[in-house]
Amino acid sequence: MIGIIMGSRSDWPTMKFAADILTELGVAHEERVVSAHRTPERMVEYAKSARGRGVRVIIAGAGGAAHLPGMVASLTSLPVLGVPVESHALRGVDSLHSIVQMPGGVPVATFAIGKAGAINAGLFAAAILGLSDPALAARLDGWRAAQSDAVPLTPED
Ligand code: RP5
Repeated sequence: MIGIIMGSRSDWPTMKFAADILTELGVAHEERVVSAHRTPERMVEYAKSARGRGVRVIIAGAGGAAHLPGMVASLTSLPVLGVPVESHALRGVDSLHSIVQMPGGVPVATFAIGKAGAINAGLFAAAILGLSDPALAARLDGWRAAQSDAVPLTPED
């Protein structure tokens, strides 16, 4: 199972893209609002219990002072994929910098700001699970082939 967590319900329109791609690929996932700042104890509980509950990869999205992915990565050795959510004031550059500049020893795989980052985090999580699940790897290959087929050769209608 993939755990999709986010710092606020306001992050859901972005993080839904990760959930949707996992649904499309037939990968089980759960979604939770887990804030590093507003619900720190929920964050600790989520991170510490995740592996034992069957979570294999955590996708963590947050905006602004986006400490959630890094804090979760400090509490579990599961792979943590960080999605910088686009903030109003600084358009997500603050989120990106908050997530990407982890100190050596506590890794977070950081993705693009916003929708593209959420989609790619979902695809990357599926690729990780695909390492030990050939059927999922085949579905992922099929998804990528369909994406290629959908790109028109010419720009006109
Ligand atoms: C962060 O603060 C959340 O991840 C969200 O992106 C941002 C704003 O949260 P709200 O004020 O919209 O709840 O913790």
